[in-house]
Amino acid sequence: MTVDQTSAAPAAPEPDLARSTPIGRRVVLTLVGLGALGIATGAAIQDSIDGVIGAVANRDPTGLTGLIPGSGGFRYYSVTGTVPAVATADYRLSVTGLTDRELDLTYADLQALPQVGLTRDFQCVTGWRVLDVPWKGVRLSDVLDTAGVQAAATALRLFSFDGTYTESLTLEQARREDVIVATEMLGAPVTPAHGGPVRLFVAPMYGYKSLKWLGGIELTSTVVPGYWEQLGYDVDAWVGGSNGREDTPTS
Ligand SMILES: Nc1nc2c(c(=O)[nH]1)N[C@H]1C(S)=C(S)[C@@H](COP(=O)(O)O)O[C@H]1N2
Ligand SMILES: [Mo]
Repeated sequence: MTVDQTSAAPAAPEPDLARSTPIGRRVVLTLVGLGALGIATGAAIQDSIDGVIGAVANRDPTGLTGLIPGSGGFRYYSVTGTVPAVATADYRLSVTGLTDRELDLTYADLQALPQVGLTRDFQCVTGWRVLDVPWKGVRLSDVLDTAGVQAAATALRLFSFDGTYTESLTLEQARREDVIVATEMLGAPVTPAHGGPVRLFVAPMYGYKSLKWLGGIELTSTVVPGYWEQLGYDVDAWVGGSNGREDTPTS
């Protein structure tokens, strides 16, 4: 595997901070070293530097790749082999199901809703935690009110435009002030690798609730467990209060 910035110049839909950040020689050597250890990277996501680092960070038992500029301590997770790239101009968020209206929101529609910011720790159920991450976006609750939630609705299904990942929330959880449809993360637009242009951030719950590449919300009458929940993780994923873990709560 070779990693250099020249070969990692993709057609990006929006400014990609990782690419404008010089990657130091030591980091490049670390990546090459990991490659030499036989760590596989999916070819399809090697067309962005985020993707290259992400594919390695995903499988880096040392945690060293967390020190790479631009990653902010985050790993990059995807259950699919590719990082979907959607330009903000082409972005759509559908809201369907038990609503008064079906919505097909654009990025500009989201920007027209009240903008909120919050800073919270981010905790993955596998153990890593990033302290004091700044987020911006709109409250999920405001998106729901724009559609109008019918009385029969008690839960949400959330769909990623990666085509595979799903999540769930109860309506009560979704209406919390610390649950947002995020357009900014770490002080910049959410990068493609982190789920841009729009991802969910569910502050009080483990990272798997913070669905990346948010494409659809469906209001339902019952909770339908999401991707990891069908594989055994808790549906109510409170940090420090689920999955048999004793982490300090994040919210
Ligand atoms: N679409 C999608 N969203 C996802 C995931 C994923 O694999 N696919 N992984 C989840 C998990 S387990 C975590 S910890 C966070 C990681 O966010 P990051 O990749 O920005 O670090 O994304 C969550 N959202
Ligand atoms: Mo996670």
